[in-house]
Amino acid sequence: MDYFLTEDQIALRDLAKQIADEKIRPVAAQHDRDGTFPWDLVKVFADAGLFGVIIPEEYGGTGQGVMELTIMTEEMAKACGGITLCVAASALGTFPIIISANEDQKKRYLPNLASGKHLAAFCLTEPAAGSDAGSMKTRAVKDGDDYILNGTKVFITNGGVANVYTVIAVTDPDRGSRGTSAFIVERDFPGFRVGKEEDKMGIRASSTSEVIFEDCRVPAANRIGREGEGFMVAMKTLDKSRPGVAAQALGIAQGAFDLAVDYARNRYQFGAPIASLQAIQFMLADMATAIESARALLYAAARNIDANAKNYAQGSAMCKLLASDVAMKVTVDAVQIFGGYGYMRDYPVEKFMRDAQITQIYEGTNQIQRLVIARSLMHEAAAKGK
Ligand code: COS
Repeated sequence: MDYFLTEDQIALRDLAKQIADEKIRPVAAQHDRDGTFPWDLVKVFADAGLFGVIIPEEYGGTGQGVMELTIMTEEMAKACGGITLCVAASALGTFPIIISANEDQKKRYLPNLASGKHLAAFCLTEPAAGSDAGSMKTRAVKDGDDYILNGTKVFITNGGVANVYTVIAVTDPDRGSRGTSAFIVERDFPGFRVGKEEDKMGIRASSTSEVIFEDCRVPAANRIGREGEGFMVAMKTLDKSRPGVAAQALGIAQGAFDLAVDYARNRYQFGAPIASLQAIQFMLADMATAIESARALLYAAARNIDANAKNYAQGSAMCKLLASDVAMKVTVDAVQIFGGYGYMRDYPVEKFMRDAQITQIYEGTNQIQRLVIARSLMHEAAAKGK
């Protein structure tokens, strides 16, 4: 389908495709096997200006938006969802600064994030506060012109490799989620350290780690927004970043689908390519239809965000929900079309299946997306007085 992209968007898509074909695909299996972070590719992405896509021009970015983040993430995830993630995760860590930081904070942090000199990470999840993000325990206590942070955040994407961490912590334990605040923490602040690096089923080229705050001194000048606004900053961030997960999921689905089509046309059984069998044709037709539905919803959601349309959070949750469920189904079916070969690591298709599942989990499980969508529907109904 034609989504009538602008000339700039087509140019960005072509650039991302070229990087995917020439730089990502050749090393994807190796990074997956070794679980190594793709530092060489960070340089390639930085040189191509990909880290600056969501950052306004006055802070060194290209001043584009979520739609452009979506287009390039989808294209690169066709080659490897794990390698691609360093860009999308840095965008996630950067959104709190774009959304709620003051001018001084934007000037101090955004230029290095736009150029890719620094990577960002978003720190919300804790060992006992996953879906129930509001029950976090990491404490920030005011001490003169500083805050002292204590606590542990887990499953932090880019956790082991970032320089700038946007962190949500409790400033007033009596006020629940209204007692939380957001902070910018630099990697070399005393009392900050990276903890355990996780060994994952998929997206193995991505760094996922604990980050630990032990009497970590953070200047009050690094608090984003007012005290008490931390949870709201986090929710607004996720509203903008979830299409990035959907784009990753869509790229994974399309990447696996393309391999399945190719295989079905070249695999002969019963004297003909298996693509000539209706059993396989129906599977491919369903996979293609699901992928196109996910893409249509994702692009619409991304465009709604960039246009600041009313209640874009609902579409953001919907596109993440749909695209990640599609990615899981399509990648399982792609392995099935490959049959026994698909299950073997010698073939690239099983990796897509392993990479797909995290998209149903992070930035809010799909059960949480349903909750966000349902609450939004009820608010709309209440507003109409029904
Ligand atoms: N934008 C702005 N404000 C929002 C908001 C949004 N999208 N969503 C919620 N808020 C505000 C609410 O308006 C409420 O404010 P008041 O206290 O002033 O009324 C406050 O935040 C608390 O909201 P709510 O009562 O809905 O919070 P819950 O504890 O019920 O949690 C969910 C809401 C489940 C949606 C939230 O905890 C969540 O998103 N969990 C998943 C977290 C996640 O995605 N984790 C992944 C890790 S980050 S990669």
